[in-house]
Amino acid sequence: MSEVMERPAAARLRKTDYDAIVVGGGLGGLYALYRLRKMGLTARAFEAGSGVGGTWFWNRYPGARCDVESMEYSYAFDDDLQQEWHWPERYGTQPELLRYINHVADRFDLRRDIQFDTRVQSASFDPGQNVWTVRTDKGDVVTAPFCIMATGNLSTPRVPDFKGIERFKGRWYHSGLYPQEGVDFTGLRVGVIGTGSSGVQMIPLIAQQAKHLHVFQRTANFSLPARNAPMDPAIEARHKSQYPERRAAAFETPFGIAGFPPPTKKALDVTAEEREAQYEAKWAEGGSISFLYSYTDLLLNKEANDTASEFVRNKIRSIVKDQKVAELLAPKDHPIGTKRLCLDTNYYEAYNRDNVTLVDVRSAPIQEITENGVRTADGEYELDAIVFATGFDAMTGALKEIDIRVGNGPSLADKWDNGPTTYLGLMVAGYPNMFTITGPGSPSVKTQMIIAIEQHMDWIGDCLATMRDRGMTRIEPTPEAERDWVQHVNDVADSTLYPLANSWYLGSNIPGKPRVFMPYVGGFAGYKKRCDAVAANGYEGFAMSR
Ligand code: N01
Repeated sequence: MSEVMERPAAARLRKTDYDAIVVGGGLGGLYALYRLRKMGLTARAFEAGSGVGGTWFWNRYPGARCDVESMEYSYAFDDDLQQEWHWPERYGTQPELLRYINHVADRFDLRRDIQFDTRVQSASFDPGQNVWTVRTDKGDVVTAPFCIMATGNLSTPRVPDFKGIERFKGRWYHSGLYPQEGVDFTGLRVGVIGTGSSGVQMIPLIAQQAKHLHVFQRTANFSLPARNAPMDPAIEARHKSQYPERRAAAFETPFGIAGFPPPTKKALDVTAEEREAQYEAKWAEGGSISFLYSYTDLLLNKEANDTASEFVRNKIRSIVKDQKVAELLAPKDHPIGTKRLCLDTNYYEAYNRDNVTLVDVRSAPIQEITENGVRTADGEYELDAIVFATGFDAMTGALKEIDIRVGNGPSLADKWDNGPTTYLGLMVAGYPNMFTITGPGSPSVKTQMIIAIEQHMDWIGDCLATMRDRGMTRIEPTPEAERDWVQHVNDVADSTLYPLANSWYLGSNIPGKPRVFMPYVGGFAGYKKRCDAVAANGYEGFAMSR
């Protein structure tokens, strides 16, 4: 890959405003800007928020924290950066992550290429000129030969359309659109709706502040203790001394995270006592990947998975004193790990507090929001504040909100009516010169996201350099390559237990969203090899032209 690259002929000849337009100023958008600039390309990024950070800009709810360890969940592209940055805790908090992302933006002077408080509304491609025109809600109209969608996987918050929400006299919030100044719940009767990763993190902290907390749970989720702790200086020093090797090793792992010895045994090939001891050790160590790494087949064989699921259910029963509440909290409708496995600090313990009540809205669903609170089929719960931890229109929501078209053709949202289709999660057939960073069909949310972002943007950068070298101005996947990749993504998912859960991986949290498995769960290592092989074979499956 050439580090410095002249502006491509396409841009010079047509005098587009930029060589590339980047949508999003989160971790993906920032690295895209850095990489493009390194290549000598000009770019403009548009970001809806007033600052950088994406997920970590918006999700400011109490307890928001990454569930991948800080030393791993960070950029690898600059060794001085990773050596100099000090992470104070094992898992980064939202404020700490945002401080880091701002530091990166300043350190590499990326802010000057980002327009904040600006939402991209449309992107249209002129197939005659091979130019994208992007329009924003602030009236900008900008052109470039390439468009890079760094729109994030969990960036379209979703509040269920409960009847009566506009009548509620208290304040309500969504975890993914949380007020920058925070919220003081002292003395308030609070309701949290939703018990996914966001709910599980915020519930113990809101419980400490609120006068009373009602948790409205529709589906119980598995959660493991994070065992967060201040950063151990010895661990930090060792990790830093091995950083380049560890980053390289991460590329050879299924989740893009190094440091966990891969399992060698199947769960049912060992005795019940050995399994119990193994799960106990993992429970004590904390962390989700480590736990799922107990045996080779936990995500492949239901019987094997049952042993791990039951271990965690028993832990819940041992922590939560009221056994009726414990049974409600113990998930029984999906195998452990097939929905995002939550990490918590004192989540189950919170239900032992006198001021916390679990409301089962599976048996008595929420009917409406009233002036005074939430009404379920069982009665009304009076509340001063409601926090919706109800999730996101994941993986496709942000892209479908932009009117993306080629000529007079159908919008991307229309094309994806029956579920997203991509080749390698990088490009969409029929939408030339538009790249998606960690798009549907790539490992994305099933990896350490930052390594996935860097791998994608490096691949895109190399692709642009190759196009320049060959004098090419247009690239898109062939329909056959896209069809085969989508089939492969589904075949791999179907060979695992993942489809047994109603998860946002399948779009099942959004009423009416097609049930299609979106992330690629074949493992990051194999996926990266496939991307590299595609490039080495002359961008196999892509059509390039002038
Ligand atoms: O959202 P979710 P999230 N009535 O979709 C419930 C990442 N993340 O924001 O399962 C009642 O997981 C819904 O119930 P059900 C991570 O990848 C990471 O928590 O649909 N309840 C569910 O309980 C994560 O997976 C971190 O039955 C309703 C909850 O709301 C992803 O973001 C932290 C409802 C939504 O759970 C999303 O997590 C936070 C209704 N009408 C997030 N509609 C870390 O790194 C929805 N629910 C640690």
